[in-house]
Amino acid sequence: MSETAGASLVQDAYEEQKNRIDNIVNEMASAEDTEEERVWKEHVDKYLKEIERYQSMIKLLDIGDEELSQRTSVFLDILENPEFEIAFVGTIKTGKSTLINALLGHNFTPTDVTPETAALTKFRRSEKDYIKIIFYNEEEWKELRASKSQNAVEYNDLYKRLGAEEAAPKWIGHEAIKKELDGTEIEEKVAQWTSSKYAEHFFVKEVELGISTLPEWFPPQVLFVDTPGLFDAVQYRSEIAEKYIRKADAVFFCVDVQRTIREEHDEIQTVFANSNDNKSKVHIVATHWDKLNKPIVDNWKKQKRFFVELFSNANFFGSEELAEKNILHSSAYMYNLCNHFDENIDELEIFARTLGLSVRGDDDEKIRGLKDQLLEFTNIEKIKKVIETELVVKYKQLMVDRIEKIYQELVNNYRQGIREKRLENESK
Ligand SMILES: Nc1nc2c(ncn2[C@@H]2O[C@H](COP(=O)(O)OP(=O)(O)O)[C@@H](O)[C@H]2O)c(=O)[nH]1
Ligand SMILES: [Mg+2]
Repeated sequence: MSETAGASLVQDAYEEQKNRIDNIVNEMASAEDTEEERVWKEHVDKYLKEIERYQSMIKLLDIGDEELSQRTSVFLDILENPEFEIAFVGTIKTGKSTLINALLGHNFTPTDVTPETAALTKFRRSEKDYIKIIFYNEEEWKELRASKSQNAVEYNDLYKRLGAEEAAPKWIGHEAIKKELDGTEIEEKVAQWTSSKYAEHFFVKEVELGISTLPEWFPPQVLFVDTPGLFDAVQYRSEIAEKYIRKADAVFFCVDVQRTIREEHDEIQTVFANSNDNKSKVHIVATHWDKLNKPIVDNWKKQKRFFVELFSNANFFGSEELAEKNILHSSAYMYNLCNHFDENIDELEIFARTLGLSVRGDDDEKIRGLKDQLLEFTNIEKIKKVIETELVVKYKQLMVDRIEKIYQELVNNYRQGIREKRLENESK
């Protein structure tokens, strides 16, 4: 491409970006204002004005920098569609999906049928229930297949058994499907696209669920993201999870308390290595709390003490205080049982006994009397509270902080581009 053609393409992009900036400004003018909203708008306003200023300089200097144009475009994407992503990460089967279901108050993802979540699943509150399915494109698929480890035996077997080879041409590169749903169909539809019972699940890159019944405290801009397992036999899928650790605004790293910390060490290092800029965004959730031997007595306290000591140093949380605050336990499975107490009374009785609660005889009333205590033990309400009071309430401020960083980078890029052009002109 000749320099002038390149420059004119970029000029077109500037025109388009100018329109987008105007749209964002208009949109902001019409929305209602809380204090948070006001702070947010002030910042966005500042960014947009500066970007316009730099863009006009660039236009004047006739700098056809495609990369800069793309970066600007990404930044405008964020401003147009600000999202606060809370990612749930961990090795497969650590209970990520069970925890998400507990926090959202309903089983949206079928934890019993899916042995693992290979696709990224996003949950958000929306006016209408919907599901959106995004497929791998040709290039992504090639990369995924090439990254498959040699011992991906399970993957290979399943791929063959489900006849995925024949289904591949239909789904790779398929355009995204978005369907409105009746709320009761969500679980079934998610299963249809993500369950390892069906060949399609191999080709699904991402599923987004819009759910109208999510609690009020869940703003539509806040997303829960269920990620594929770290250390998947298909490296590409692990990388998606890793990328999410960097990208997410908050990370809940799930560790099964039954696994030794040595087994999880690499995963936890990966999480912190990818969160260097902001360690406080990481939470470690010890799942399967109920499986600890006598968890109530003091075993969890001991275990937590051990975790806190291990993760206080500079490679991890960096302080004992933060480690103490951000290491939580959960028994999401038990919480979900409690939500349908009567149906699960027998299983809950077993739980109560293993936990050492006094249950004499087989009187259902006695177990019912233990409901509040059992719920308290699951710690789910506590985790919800952390999400609500530490993240959701100030998500706009947190987003402003983060966007400010991205913005500063962009401005540095502009400045550099302008400086280079000046030098070039001077040397002519
Ligand atoms: N006992 C117990 N089982 C759990 C807990 N959390 C998850 N599970 C079970 O662990 C299995 C894997 O959970 P899942 O959420 O699918 O894991 P994921 O692969 O990380 O999404 C399922 O059979 C769950 O029922 C828990 O806190 N306690
Ligand atoms: Mg899962």
